Amino acid sequence: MKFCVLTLFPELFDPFWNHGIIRRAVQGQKINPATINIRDHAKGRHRVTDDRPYGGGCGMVMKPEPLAAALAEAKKGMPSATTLLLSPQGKRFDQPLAQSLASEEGLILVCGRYEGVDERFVDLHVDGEISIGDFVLTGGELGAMVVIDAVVRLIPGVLGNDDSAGSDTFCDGLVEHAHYTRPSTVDDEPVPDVLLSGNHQEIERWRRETALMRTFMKRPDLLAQRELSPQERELLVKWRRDIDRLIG
Ligand code: 9D3
Repeated sequence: MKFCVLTLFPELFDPFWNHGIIRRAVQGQKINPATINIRDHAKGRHRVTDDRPYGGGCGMVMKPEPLAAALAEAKKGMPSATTLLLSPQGKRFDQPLAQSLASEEGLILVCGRYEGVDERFVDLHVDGEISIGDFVLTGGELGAMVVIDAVVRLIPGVLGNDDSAGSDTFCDGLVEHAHYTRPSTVDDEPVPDVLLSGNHQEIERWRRETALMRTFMKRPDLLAQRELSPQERELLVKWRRDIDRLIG
């Protein structure tokens, strides 16, 4: 899958492309990364990429022509790519959106800076707008990295078999069970006995039950959104009875 990022700060992406699973995906040719410096497509001796907003007000707006020229350059190498703008007004990025982007042939990610991007560029050239959450960033670059990171790991062959994208948090709507590794005791805290028992059926049952309990404790919002299986309903009813008995 091809990724092309349009940004005023292409250097920010050098370490991103060059570490960990992303780097491995590049080396294994699962992904083909590019960055385009929007400033390289700005005209004039000063290569200006921003200007004052019509109508007044504070802050600057990204000029449409350098963005359009940078985008045209990106599309030369990937004519069928989807163009996404990272912006606070975008659709909230989530795992289902990551899944659907993972089947695209190519993505062009446009990173805004300043107060925003001239709306005509958005209207004429952008297929979709994505936000990574309800907080204020200084630009779209971290958003683009978040989107790319979440999408790349869903591309077949990028993760190893024992680190499969299928058993993810959120993939079945629950947070994960707790994880433990050696040593078996840390500051007098032992690993749960069942994990040392070798009884894989019991271990699987413990993981399912504690995942449900942890979701209830840490992310009740996830449970509210999700259908309960008959076994999960039964467990919650049992816990309710236990709590009722406890408080009399
Ligand atoms: C004061 C009005 N601001 C809108 C909330 C202006 C503004 C703030 C921050 C305009 C652009 C930005 C830069 N942010 C992004 O480019 C951005 C972003 C974000 O701020 N939050 C969550 N996701 C994203 S994706 C891109």
